[in-house]
Amino acid sequence: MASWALSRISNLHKHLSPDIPTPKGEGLVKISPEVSQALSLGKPVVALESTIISHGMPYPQNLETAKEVEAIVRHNGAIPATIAILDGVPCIGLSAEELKRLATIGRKARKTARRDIAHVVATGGNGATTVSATMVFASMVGIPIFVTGGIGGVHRHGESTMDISSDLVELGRTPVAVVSAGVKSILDIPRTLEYLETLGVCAAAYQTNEFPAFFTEKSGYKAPCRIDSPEECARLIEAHNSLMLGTGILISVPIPSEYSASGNFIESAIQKALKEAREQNITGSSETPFLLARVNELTGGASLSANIALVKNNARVGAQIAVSLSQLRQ
Ligand code: PSU
Ligand code: MN
Repeated sequence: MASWALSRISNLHKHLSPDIPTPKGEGLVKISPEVSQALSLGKPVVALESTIISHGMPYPQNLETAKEVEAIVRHNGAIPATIAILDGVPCIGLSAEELKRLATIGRKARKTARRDIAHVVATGGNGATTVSATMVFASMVGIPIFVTGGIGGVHRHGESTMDISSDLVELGRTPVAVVSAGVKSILDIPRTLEYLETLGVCAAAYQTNEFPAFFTEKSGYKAPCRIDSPEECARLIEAHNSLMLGTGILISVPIPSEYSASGNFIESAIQKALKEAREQNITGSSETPFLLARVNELTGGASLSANIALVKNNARVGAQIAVSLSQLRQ
């Protein structure tokens, strides 16, 4: 991105709100006026990722869900900040038109993890940010909480392929709290938990003792710690950040139980999709989108409904935590 564009963004902000202090990162990224103002005033803001929109769900459910998730965040008292790179400009907070554009571009947008950010910006591309890249930008502008569906993890056979999502490494280096429904069983859950421990990530389960497994409430593995309310969560984030531990926090919220019922049915589809991925030699960053789409086909859409339900639930919990955190900081 040209430097004139960067300074133009910065000047625009100052022009729009001359009395409000400039938030961190302004000038490097485009922060929507609403998000910029909320950050400057210490109001609760929730970051949202965009790979779930471009690669995680088909059109038009992706757009509908993205809009509903933003509405849930607002309804619970926080400002949503969906993050994506559009025409080479990292955007923090998308307008309705920008959200629609991203949803219709779909898989033609670049799935952008931390490693891809510079290339997408330098080439003026459109990048949908994964958990790792969204954490980078949330941290850059001072958003402490980020809501997603599921994070990446250690892939099955990861011990030989070394396919370990950069989401985990980001959680080990960037102090943002990520609210998710745990880790999908398309991944190796026990190794993912081991790796999070190695990286020093605080992994807390919400209102349960067990680490949730995305489509199911239980994974069979105990969570390292438990929190039971948004206030408790806010205190955890505040303690973690004021001690400058430097790592991220993973808050895992189980899928609402009415959707968890189809978990076993979805699990058998996962096994089939995994086998197909091996046979077709689908690896690397294409593996997660392939598995998500295939499991959706094999379950006749049941996995998509469950996915949408859990993302909305996470948005509700994440916004409540953001509100508690901003009250704690006043
Ligand atoms: N899990 C989902 N839906 C998603 C993803 C994960 O249920 O859309 C996306 C997220 O953006 C996550 C990324 O950060 O996939 C991880 O990809 P990989 O496994 O290639 O690191
Ligand atoms: Mn990978």
